[in-house]
Amino acid sequence: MKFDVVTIFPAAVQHAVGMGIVGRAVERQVLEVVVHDLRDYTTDKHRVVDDVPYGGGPGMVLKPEPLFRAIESMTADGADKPFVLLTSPQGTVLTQTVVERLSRHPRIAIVCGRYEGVDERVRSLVDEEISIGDYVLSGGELPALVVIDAVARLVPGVVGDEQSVAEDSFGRGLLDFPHYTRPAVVTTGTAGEVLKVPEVLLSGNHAEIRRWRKREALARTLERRPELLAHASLDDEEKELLRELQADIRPSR
Ligand code: 4HQ
Repeated sequence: MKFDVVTIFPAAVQHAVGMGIVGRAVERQVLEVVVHDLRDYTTDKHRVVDDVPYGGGPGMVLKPEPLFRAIESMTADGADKPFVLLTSPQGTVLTQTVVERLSRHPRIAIVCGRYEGVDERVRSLVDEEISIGDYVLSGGELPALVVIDAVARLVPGVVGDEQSVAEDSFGRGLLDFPHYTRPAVVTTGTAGEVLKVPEVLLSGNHAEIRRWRKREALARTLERRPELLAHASLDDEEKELLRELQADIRPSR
């Protein structure tokens, strides 16, 4: 899969995509990320990418022509046209369902907005606007990196362990269960509290562990994000556990 990113901060984006799971996938050529410096698509001496808004008002707007040239450059060699995204608070809010849909495109271009936004006419070359949430950022670079990270994880071979992607709780519409590692007992420095790992995880009883994890994931989801349960894909055991939790029944087993 290939990503193109159009940005006025190419070094920052290039640095970020070199890290972690995405960085390793790029090295292994399972993923390709091409970062385009918007200023390379200007034609003036000062490489100006922004201008004052028509109608007045504060702030600056990204000029249309450099963005047009940047997007059009992606297919200048006859390559297949990417699915073009614009990061914007006006867009479709990114969820795992949207991530799954995006992951079916072989090539995605992400235009990072800056300043007050982009000239509205750029939207004629945009297939979809994507928001990563209802808050205001100063630019689309972080949203672009969020989209790349979440989508790349669904590309076969990007995450080493395919099972962890398949079993990922959010992928199934639930919050995650609690995780623990060694040591089995820790004491906090300040309060002197003794914190133990739940006994069941040390039991070696894998059927009981699986069931405990399911119950914990469901209990957390019910407590923190009950609206997720309407669309979650639950197996029969999970449906039964959820009924017990909703009725506040102490489990019989
Ligand atoms: N932006 N999700 C870029 C965002 C945003 C978001 C604000 C995008 C500024 C120029 N993008 N403009 N939230 O806050 O995607």
